[in-house]
Amino acid sequence: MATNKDRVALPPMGAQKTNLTCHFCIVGCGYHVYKWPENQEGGRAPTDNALGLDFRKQLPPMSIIMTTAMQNTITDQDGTRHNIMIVPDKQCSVNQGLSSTRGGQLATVMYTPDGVGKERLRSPRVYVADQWVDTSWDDALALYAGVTKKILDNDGPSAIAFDCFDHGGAGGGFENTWGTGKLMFTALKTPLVRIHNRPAYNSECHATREMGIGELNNSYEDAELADVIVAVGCNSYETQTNYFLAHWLPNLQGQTVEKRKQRFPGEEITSAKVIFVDPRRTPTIAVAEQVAKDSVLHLDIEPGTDIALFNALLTYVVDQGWHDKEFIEAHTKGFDQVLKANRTSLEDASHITGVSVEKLKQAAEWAYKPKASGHRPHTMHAYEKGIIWGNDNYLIQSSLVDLVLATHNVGRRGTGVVRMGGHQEGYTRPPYPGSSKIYVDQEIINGKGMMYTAWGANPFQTTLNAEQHRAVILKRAGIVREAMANVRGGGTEQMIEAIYDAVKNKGGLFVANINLYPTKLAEAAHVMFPAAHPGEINLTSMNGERRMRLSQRFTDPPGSAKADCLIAAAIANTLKQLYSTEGKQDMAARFEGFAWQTEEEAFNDGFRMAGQAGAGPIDSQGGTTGNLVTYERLIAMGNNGVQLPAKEFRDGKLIGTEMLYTDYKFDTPDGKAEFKPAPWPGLPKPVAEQKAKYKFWVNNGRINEVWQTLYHDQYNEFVRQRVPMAFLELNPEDAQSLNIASGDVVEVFNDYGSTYALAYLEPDIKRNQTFMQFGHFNGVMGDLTTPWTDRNVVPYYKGTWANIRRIGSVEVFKQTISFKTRRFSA
Ligand SMILES: Nc1nc2c(c(=O)[nH]1)N[C@H]1C(S)=C(S)[C@@H](COP(=O)(O)OP(=O)(O)OC[C@H]3O[C@@H](n4cnc5c(=O)[nH]c(N)nc54)[C@H](O)[C@@H]3O)O[C@H]1N2
Ligand SMILES: Nc1nc2c(c(=O)[nH]1)N[C@H]1C(S)=C(S)[C@@H](COP(=O)(O)OP(=O)(O)OC[C@H]3O[C@@H](n4cnc5c(=O)[nH]c(N)nc54)[C@H](O)[C@@H]3O)O[C@H]1N2
Ligand code: SF4
Ligand SMILES: [Mo]
Repeated sequence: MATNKDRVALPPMGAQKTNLTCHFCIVGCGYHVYKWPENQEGGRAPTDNALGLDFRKQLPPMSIIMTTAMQNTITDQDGTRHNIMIVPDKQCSVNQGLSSTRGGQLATVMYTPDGVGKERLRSPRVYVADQWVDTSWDDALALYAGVTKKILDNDGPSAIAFDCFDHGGAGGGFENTWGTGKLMFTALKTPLVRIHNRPAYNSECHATREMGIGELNNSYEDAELADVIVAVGCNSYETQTNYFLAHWLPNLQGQTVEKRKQRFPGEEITSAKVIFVDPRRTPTIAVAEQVAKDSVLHLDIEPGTDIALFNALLTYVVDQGWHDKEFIEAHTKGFDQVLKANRTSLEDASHITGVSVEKLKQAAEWAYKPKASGHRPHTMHAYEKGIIWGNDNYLIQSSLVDLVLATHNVGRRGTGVVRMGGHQEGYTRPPYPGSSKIYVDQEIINGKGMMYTAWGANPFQTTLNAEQHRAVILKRAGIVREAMANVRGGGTEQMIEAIYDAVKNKGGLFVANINLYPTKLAEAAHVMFPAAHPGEINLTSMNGERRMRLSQRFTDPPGSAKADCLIAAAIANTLKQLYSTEGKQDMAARFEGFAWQTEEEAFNDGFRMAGQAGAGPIDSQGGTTGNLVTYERLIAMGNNGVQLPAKEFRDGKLIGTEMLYTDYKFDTPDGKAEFKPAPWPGLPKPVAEQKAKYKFWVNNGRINEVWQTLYHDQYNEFVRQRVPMAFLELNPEDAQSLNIASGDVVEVFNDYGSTYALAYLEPDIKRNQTFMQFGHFNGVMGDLTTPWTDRNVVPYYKGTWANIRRIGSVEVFKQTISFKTRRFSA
């Protein structure tokens, strides 16, 4: 269906119009979906098209962003064909009409039989003998639930492993985290569960939560009001694009000065500044320097040395008397001990971080020195995976929040110490029945667990120590495949017996994959269930400022794909039936409460009711007033939704919360925020060993054009041509010494594994450092990551060292890929 690829058909008057929150990153930009019969088209006069715009003359700049990627032709299950157009919403306060290279393709990734979605799972599949075959839900569920029951009855819940999403957006949402959580935690009661992006069931923010400060505590507007933004380990132009473009840049460009003056009368207001803490000169830094060079400071620390940096800033600030003594006294505890434990001189910090004393002083003056008017600067601290997956998540967050608390940069507008975020959030689950210290990957590697369900997750491309993890799972899954192949014509019962024998007596692992696509997991799996994503289902989630919206269903899922909450329900209901048939009413009762027909019923059961009962949020701050929020009210609130926690429903509107902790009641038992000691620990042993042995730091993370493991992107020519293989940015002089040119394929290897990557020479990368795209199906960076985790089983994905060897050149890459610098330059 190559329709409309050279031109854009306009939605006619009366086209159906619904809301869709972009289901990719945390920012959660608002979009409108227009849908109309394929054979109709709107006219160019403003009264002839549903956009209400006049296309007869040149539109004023930025009146709408519209590209062919925003359009598609889809088929509903009744066979009717419709055009769709998915365009950013100008009225949405989040993106204000902006789209990004990812969100701009929301229409393109919707299912069509020959488009990006052509490889979507459309029915359940089972692996029979040596191939994948389609089957019915009843057949696949009987097998999956049958194996589950057998293991549950004989070996207990701790042999039933899951790797599951816990967020908002696609592969998440309040409905689906609830549905999966209820199945795993109240029905099955298994502790052997890890979250999609880390090897245990834990938090990304243990320290800040213990200190009493939840990690999404301000609004995007606060970035417009800040005097200074300290951006730590986040590359926000590429990873939280429209938050950076619509809320940071205007402030850096001086466009919010008037607004700041009005908000903070009597205060000295000068042009805003930004301090980046990142070992690498990121594309974000390049953009910021392009628009406001003198307002940008880059602290290009040695990898993994953030703790020494924050400790020295704290020490210096307090020595200068710039801390807020009244605030510390009234609302915090533990300051004096921490001051001792964290004490670090600027000289020592300079030695550890490689940043000059002069620059450290400048950072402290910009961010923390009281203004000429006597007021304390409003300094917002933003952080993401550079420290979350950094050298000791727990200690870095402690040292950062210590500095923030001492300088009172929380609970005031224009401040906040916040995650920039990854996915949207959508957490409501019953309490996890295990210990958050169970390192699930190691359990699996050590032969524990009998079945493993990857639910909206792809650990083969994303976990740490990934090569060993994959090798073990493939081997254990192979044992089960062999056993299954020997069953012929015996029916489900016999198949379950054979599988159980393989997992119980032969070290096998039964693997299920619940996903949109087969993915690399299909190499190991035995059964797959097809899931549906936003647009095909209703789904709620909240963004990085706790802004909750409903993405409305506007088409059908492909084939018999279902929302994940309804898949969880189908599994639970099958188990309930099996136990009832056997007369085990007590067990059947555990699988009750899944009689949902729709996503909305799962939402009401979970977010609204369980939220009331205080089901503890792990990675979300939805609050306990979920009962105010209904689908109907959310639809009325459109793409601006409501910022959780919702406070009340008044005059037909939901009233939310812009900033947390304005009352200085922190989330500790006595309401006081708690300083936490964080002495500089050096690099962890396994990482230091790789550093001693191998030459190149393999920094890693995201690039603008690609979303995560490329699950859609690998079928999208636009992206696949740009990045057919994981990029490895390296310094041209290093490259020369290894005889490597841009476009060459290189091997990257260390004690933990080896992988290939596509060399991309980049002068902004320092000598002996590299930056590799994570999560690619063609070149898995995680193969090189050490299995080291901090005390809470949080990985150090960003820290490993390796050597590089030229393999050769792939002609087609050299011909088709541009190796121009990815950084803006004047
Ligand atoms: N080296 C290194 N490793 C890392 C990181 C790093 O920075 N460096 N970052 C970590 C982080 S932050 C993350 S988030 C993880 C990412 O790791 P994953 O979460 O495993 O990666 P995704 O591609 O987001 O996986 C989502 C999977 O869910 C499927 N999916 C999408 N939508 C749906 C849906 O609605 N339902 C279902 N059932 N499936 C769906 C997709 O096809 C895809 O296979 O990687 C982690 N690993
Ligand atoms: N385009 C795009 N955007 C995305 C995603 C995507 O796949 N593609 N994924 C989303 C998800 S799930 C996530 S979690 C976010 C992640 O968003 P970010 O955290 O912004 O992205 P990353 O590229 O993982 O890493 C950020 C930075 O950490 C730096 N870093 C490495 N080591 C250190 C260190 O020791 N100290 C410091 N201070 N910095 C260090 C790296 O140089 C890198 O620039 O992005 C989200 N947005
Ligand atoms: S910035 Fe994030 S949420 Fe917004 S359009 Fe881009 S990917 Fe989607
Ligand atoms: Mo993430």
